[in-house]
This record gives sequence, structure tokens and C-alpha cells, in this order.
Amino acid sequence: QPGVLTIEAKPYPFTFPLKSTALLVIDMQRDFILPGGFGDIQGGNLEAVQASIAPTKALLQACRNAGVHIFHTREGQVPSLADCPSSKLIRQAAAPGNSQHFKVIGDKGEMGRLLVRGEYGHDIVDELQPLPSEVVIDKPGKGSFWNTPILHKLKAQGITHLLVSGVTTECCFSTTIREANDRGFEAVGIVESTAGYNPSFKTASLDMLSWSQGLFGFVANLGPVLDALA
Ligand code: TIU
Repeated sequence: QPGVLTIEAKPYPFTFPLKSTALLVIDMQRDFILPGGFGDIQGGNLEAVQASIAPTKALLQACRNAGVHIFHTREGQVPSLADCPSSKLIRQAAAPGNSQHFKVIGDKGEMGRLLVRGEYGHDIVDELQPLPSEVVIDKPGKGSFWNTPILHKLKAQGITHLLVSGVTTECCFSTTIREANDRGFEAVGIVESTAGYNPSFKTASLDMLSWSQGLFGFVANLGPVLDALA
């Protein structure tokens, strides 16, 4: 069928119509990837997340060339923090004697206020900067659907299938795929184009996605996606 692609995936091959497919690039922000950012302060493995930049760039380029709709997300709050779920503020607050969370959302870090919109650290890394034609979704939570217009924007474009990349696998990537699954989207996570702060979290998160004939969706390697889009 013209315009319909099939790639090797778990738990079985993933078939997607190009015209109604979107690429989601989740939270490839300096705050999660570069030294001194929010993820670094959380104790995340930055080498692991930095390793996902090049494969995400390859995926982004292939999708741009193939005319796939492209959505980037950014996690962050308005400067007043009025949109910050209280759970995010409370559970990431610096407890007495806890040196790991010595800074919290909204505090001043080396790249500006942590996870606050408009700050340098909140924006996407240089390598993956969105083009003017691409959609950028600012989200106050971990998932991309809560309190954002993404559902309406995907529906408006007739999107039914999602290629999902970005960081972190265990957190915003997984939450987004689970939210998408509940809303009827067929999603595939791309192994090399996502990364977590802990290797076992990535393995477990991806295994859970495709377990039991696709509990939440599909998992595919980057190579077959690039081949199919070429
Ligand atoms: N903490 C963690 O692993 N991630 C986040 O807080 N946000 C995203 O995953 N983007």
C-alpha cells in the first residue's frame, strides 16, 4: 500500500500510515541533558541521556525528509510556578540532610531557573532545535497530554500513529506513551532515541511497553525506522 510503512518491532511488526503519523521528541531539554541542569541535580546519568542526542537527530532528520508531522515537548512551569502540580514541588523539595535535591523546580541553577519556561536550561539542546514549522508543546507535568493542547493538535492533523523518542525513558517518555495508548493512539518507542537516568529503568520501561502483545504499544530499533523512511 503506498504511504503505509511496516517495520520490525516488538511484540510484532508496526504498521503506520505516513500521512497520519507524528514524531514526538520528548523533553530533549538542556535541563535534562547538560551538566548543572535539573537531571544532573536529581542524580541522573548524563552520559546515558547525551548518547540519545545523535540517534534522535537521525530520527528527526529522517522524519523531516519524509514529511512526518513533528512535535517537540518541553517540561516546565510558568515563572510564578502557578501551574506546577503540588506533588512535583513537594516531593522534589530539599529535605533536611538530603544533599541530592539541594535545588528544586524554580530555583536558580547554572542555566537559569530550573524547569522554568523562557530560561536557557528549559529550552531544547542546540542539536535538536525545532524548525519554525514544527509544533512545540509546553507541558507542566511528566505526561504530554495533561494540561496541554497536544490531543487537539494531533486530532486536528488526523494523527493516529506516533513514533516516540526523547528523555527520560522511565519518566516523561513512558508517561506520554501510556497517556497516548489510553487515547487510542498506536505508539512505537524507538530504542536508541530514548534514554533513561539508570540503565535498568530503560530496560524495564521498554519491556513493559510491549509486554503481553503490546500492553501500551510497540518498541522498535532505529535502523529499521530509518530504512523504512528513506
Ligand atoms: N526525572 C526524570 O527522569 N525525568 C523528568 O523529570 N522529566 C522527563 O523525563 N522529561
